[in-house]
Amino acid sequence: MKKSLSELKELGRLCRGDILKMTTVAKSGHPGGSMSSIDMYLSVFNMANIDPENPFDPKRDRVVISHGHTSPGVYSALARLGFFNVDDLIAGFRHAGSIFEGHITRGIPGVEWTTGNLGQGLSAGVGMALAAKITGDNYHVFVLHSDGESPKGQIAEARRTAKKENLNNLTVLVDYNDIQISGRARMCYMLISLKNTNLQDGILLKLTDMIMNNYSMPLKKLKATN
Ligand SMILES: Cc1ncc(C[n+]2csc(CCOP(=O)(O)OP(=O)(O)O)c2C)c(N)n1
Ligand SMILES: [Mg+2]
Repeated sequence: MKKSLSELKELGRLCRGDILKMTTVAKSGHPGGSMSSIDMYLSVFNMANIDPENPFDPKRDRVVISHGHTSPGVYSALARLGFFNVDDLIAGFRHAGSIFEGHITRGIPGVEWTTGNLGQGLSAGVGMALAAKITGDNYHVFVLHSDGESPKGQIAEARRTAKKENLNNLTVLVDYNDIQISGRARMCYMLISLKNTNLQDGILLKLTDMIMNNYSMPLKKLKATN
């Protein structure tokens, strides 16, 4: 059952609490990036064609989170949308014997790709989108990645492949929160200019405050754009 806008806002509040709780109990983890990306996670998991009751359906949309250190955010969004129990998550996060490892791990319902090593998620998503073209499946692929990983060459290679293969079944969202591990993302020694690097590859980036500004643009519309 898809959530309404007001329900998503309330879930965002609950998830922020979950993120604080699980990183406090574990005494480790990345609460900042998780809180930054949580609205994006809730929005995309909610709109994507994935059934929490049947999360491995071959026809499901694929959601690849590339900045896997935001696992508290990814896990709490999935838990609050019904993929698994939130108390198991809060108690188990980063504990031995739990499936909820510090970086998101494939095999957990809703998690498509094991990431945490920044810069790899777009390549995985491009592969999935290309596979769908080849097999004739019509699932959609969403890749969500961060600004800190954006200067990586692997992302540029994946972006150019997506353009070359005309992957109109792929949507990419970047959490441009202007922060990375050692300071401002824009001050990073490999200067990030998301707009320019995309333009150079022939991709017109839609800079929008959609997610951060209370989900003001319908995500269905976003899904239709490339
Ligand atoms: C390849 C690689 N290098 C370094 C790291 C260590 N690392 C973990 S989180 C992080 C911050 C990166 O910034 P960003 O991805 O924008 O995340 P945010 O701080 O916004 O959550 C880094 C560098 C990593 N996970 N992978
Ligand atoms: Mg960042």
